[in-house]
Formats: sequence, structure tokens, C-alpha cells
Amino acid sequence: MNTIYPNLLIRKQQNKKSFAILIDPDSTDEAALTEIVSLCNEAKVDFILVGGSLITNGYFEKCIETIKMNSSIPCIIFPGNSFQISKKSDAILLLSLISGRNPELLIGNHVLAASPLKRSALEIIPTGYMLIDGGRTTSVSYMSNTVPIPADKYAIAASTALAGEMLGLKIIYMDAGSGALYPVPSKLITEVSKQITVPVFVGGGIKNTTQALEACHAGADVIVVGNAIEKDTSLIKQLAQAIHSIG
Ligand code: 1GP
Repeated sequence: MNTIYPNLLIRKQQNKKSFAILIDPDSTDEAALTEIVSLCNEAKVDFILVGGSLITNGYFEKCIETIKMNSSIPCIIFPGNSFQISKKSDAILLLSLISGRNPELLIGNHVLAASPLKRSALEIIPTGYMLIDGGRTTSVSYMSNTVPIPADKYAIAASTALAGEMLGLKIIYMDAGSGALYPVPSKLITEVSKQITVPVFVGGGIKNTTQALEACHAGADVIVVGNAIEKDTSLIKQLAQAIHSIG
């Protein structure tokens, strides 16, 4: 039964904001992950995303297993490539990199992944993925061989998101890239969210509650944080409280 996306829509209707943490299997281990998951349970984090631009340590599958064993928070794959599929997760964001012009990431990898995805019981959430310039070259822009949308090109970003929604994508995810110097600017979030009706995810370079709240007030429905919580796990509770206080 697919429940994650319908719940997201209900939360959006109620103007409730959600907090997702991103686990990169390449930068964690069993002990650190177990601690993070327990903090997520306590803080009532809404989603745990799992994925990375490049996974070299073979920890992807086991990472999802550990999350599922220790938590009932929905676990969603945020795949860096078509190898990152696991039946053990609850859902997957089927990303189409609509800010770029790399056909493999618009449709090619999806063709490769389609049959394994159909055989899995994963909830599949078609997602328009938009890279926004965050002040430095990030792994995702390098690995995807695409240029991010400049952070002050509001009309390009808004039209890209609108086209994504018109094509039937169910989420628009704006990402400044992991470890971005600057998160996606509020004005760009506002200009994009004014144009579309689907839930808006925003991530990349969010380091504190002020930035998270700014993104929420600008129109983000789900805030994604990875790097900052790896560095300081006490942020999990702070961010969850701040984000859940809205709405
Ligand atoms: C990256 O949006 C995510 O794809 C999270 O970025 O690691 O910078 O929080 P950070």
C-alpha cells in the first residue's frame, strides 16, 4: 500500500512542514547510524532519505536494513544512480534531473531501473529534481555532468518546475547539492512554489534552524538536511522542533 505520497499531500493541504534527514551510506557506519536513527525516533523526524552520489563502502543495503530494524519512520531511497535500489526500503524518489540536459538522467537510467522497480514493492514517487547553484561545485553536479540553475534565475527555475509538474512529476526537489556553501535562496523557493501545486522538497547546505525556517516560510514543504546533522547530531531535535512548529 502506497501511503507516503498521500500523506505528503495531506500534510501540504494542512500547511504542515516536514523534516527529512539524508543518510549518505558512504559517510556513516553502523554505530553512528544507530545513534542517528534513535535521535530521529525521539525527535519524530518525518522521513529518512538514503542515497549518495557515489557509494564506495558497500554499506547501502545494510544501511537501509539497520534503519528499518530500528525505526518506523518511512525510509525513502534518494538514489545517486540506478544501482541504489533496495526492496528493504519503503519508497524511492524516482528522480528526473529536469534542471539538466543529460538524457541518461532524464530517462536513460529510468529505463534500466524500470523492471527491477516494478518487481519491488517500493512506493515509487516520480520526482522533478532541480539542482540550484549553491556557490561551489558539488558532487552531484560533477557526477551528473550538468550545470545547476543559477540561484538568481527565478523565471528559469519556476518554468522548469512548472514543466516538471505538467509532465506528471509528483514532487519538485530543489537541491543546492550536498555541502553547498549557500542553501537555495528564499526568493527562488517562493517563485517556484507559487507556480506549482505538488509538494516542494528543499535541501543542500542547510546548517541551522534559521535557514530551515526561512525555506519553510518561502514555500518548502519538506526540508532535507544531511551534512550538518552528521557533524552535530543535536541539530536533529532542534530542526525537527523548529520545522514542526509551523502550521
Ligand atoms: C543533498 O539535499 C541534500 O542532496 C542535503 O544536503 O548534505 O548539504 O544537507 P546537505
